[in-house]
Amino acid sequence: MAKFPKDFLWGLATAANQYEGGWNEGGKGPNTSDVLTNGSHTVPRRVTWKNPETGETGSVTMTFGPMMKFLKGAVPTVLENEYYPSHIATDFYHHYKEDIALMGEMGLRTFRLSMNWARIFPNGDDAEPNEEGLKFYDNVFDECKKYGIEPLVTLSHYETPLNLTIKYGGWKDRRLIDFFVKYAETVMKRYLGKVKYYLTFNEINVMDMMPWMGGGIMDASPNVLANAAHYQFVASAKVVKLAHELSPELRIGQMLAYGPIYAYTCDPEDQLKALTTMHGSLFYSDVQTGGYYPPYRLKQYERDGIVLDCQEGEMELLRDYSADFLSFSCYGSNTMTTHEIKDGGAGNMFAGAVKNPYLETNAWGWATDPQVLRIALNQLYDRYRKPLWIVENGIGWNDVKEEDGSVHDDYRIDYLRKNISSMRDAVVLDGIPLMGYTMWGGIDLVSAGTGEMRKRYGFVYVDRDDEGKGTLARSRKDSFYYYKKVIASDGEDLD
Ligand code: BGP
Repeated sequence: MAKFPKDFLWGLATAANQYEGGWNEGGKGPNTSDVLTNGSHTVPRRVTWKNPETGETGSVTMTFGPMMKFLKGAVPTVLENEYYPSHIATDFYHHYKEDIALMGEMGLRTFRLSMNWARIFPNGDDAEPNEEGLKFYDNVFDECKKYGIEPLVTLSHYETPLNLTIKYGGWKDRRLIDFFVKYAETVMKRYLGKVKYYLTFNEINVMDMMPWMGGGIMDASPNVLANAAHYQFVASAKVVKLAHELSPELRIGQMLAYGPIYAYTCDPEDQLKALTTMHGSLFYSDVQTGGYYPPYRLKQYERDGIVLDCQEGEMELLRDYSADFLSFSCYGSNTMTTHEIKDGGAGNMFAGAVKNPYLETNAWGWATDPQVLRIALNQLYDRYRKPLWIVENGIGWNDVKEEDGSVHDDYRIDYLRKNISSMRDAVVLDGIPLMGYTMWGGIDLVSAGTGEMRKRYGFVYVDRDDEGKGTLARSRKDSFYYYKKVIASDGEDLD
């Protein structure tokens, strides 16, 4: 039976705002995720605010529409009577040694984590970085080294220093390019020899749907979003340029949220809808990985009267310093139709997605698709011919911990088996150059979409609930032993 290459980077993936905690420790400043409450499958997360003039307080849901109505004079603020899951999250800040030891025990070769920008530059526009924050990640990387684990670092995963949002309006302001590049330069220099792989912005295309999470933007409009994306593209290209100047070892990847879109019927209208929906995501990789603005998007900007703040030399910069590799998250496929379908709703991203009758879904409507990774990998490689890396894949489940601490998550093992098998077909049968696979949330953490703890993804259970109660103790789920066995056999033994 076929195997993955020996140097294949098996790992797990996390994000500071969902995992790290220590939100006001070690000199860290507040960021945009620190003012986000929790929610649920049906209740959206909210951004809390205070009007410093009137003392009035309130909150607004974080999704695109309501955010546009953000009240004048309202400043996003942490309020006393609210619960914020990012503040402690699952406390990697104090458990990093224990967690990395568990990763070592599983035999992981890589660990995707994000650096908390506001831990390094507490206000985002500070003249000097925060030494204590830098030291924290030094300790983390030293610990990884003990177990031969290669870090994969996301520079910005759904958080922006809050001050940059309050003072500049987040990524709607071009000045964020320089702040971000300075931050990237600081860490790339500091961790030279310790970190080789960086991703610039997590799921860069999600800013379109979640401007608060992706860009720290309160008052989004189509024009603002087009330019915010442009600024992030330019910032990413500058980071690639800098990395190549700093060391031939450094590799900078793009990170895209990607799920193939299936047409629900063979009606050409459905096919067209699937194609145009795919363009909504692929636009971001066409620019950042492909190195060019695709005509379908430029034409759309023309029709919509969007004016791109593109300065001289920037198109050339994007062309010459596109990403070294394309990483992406892929949880499943989405199915679209122009027809009226009674049983709608699947996934958390695409409006208009309907349930695929061939696939099973979890409690949050996310489907398990046994062919999705092979399809996604082929689609992306056909388009860009660059190395790929699956940096998120997994299934959220309200796991039950038994009295002896065990968790029997056979549904997760089943998901892993199907997904790894599909990924293996892409590598072994289709010859796709895949660098690695980091399963999402290998140690339980807070959900980005809902802020819940109950939507768990880990191989390791963390004792914490949706009210912030629990000991934070770690225990191994059945999937922990399964993944360990898969890695030990280089992906051959999936039984
Ligand atoms: C991706 C994000 C992650 C993560 C994951 C699962 O979109 O990059 O941060 O959370 O989705 O989503 P959720 O947490 O909403 O279940």
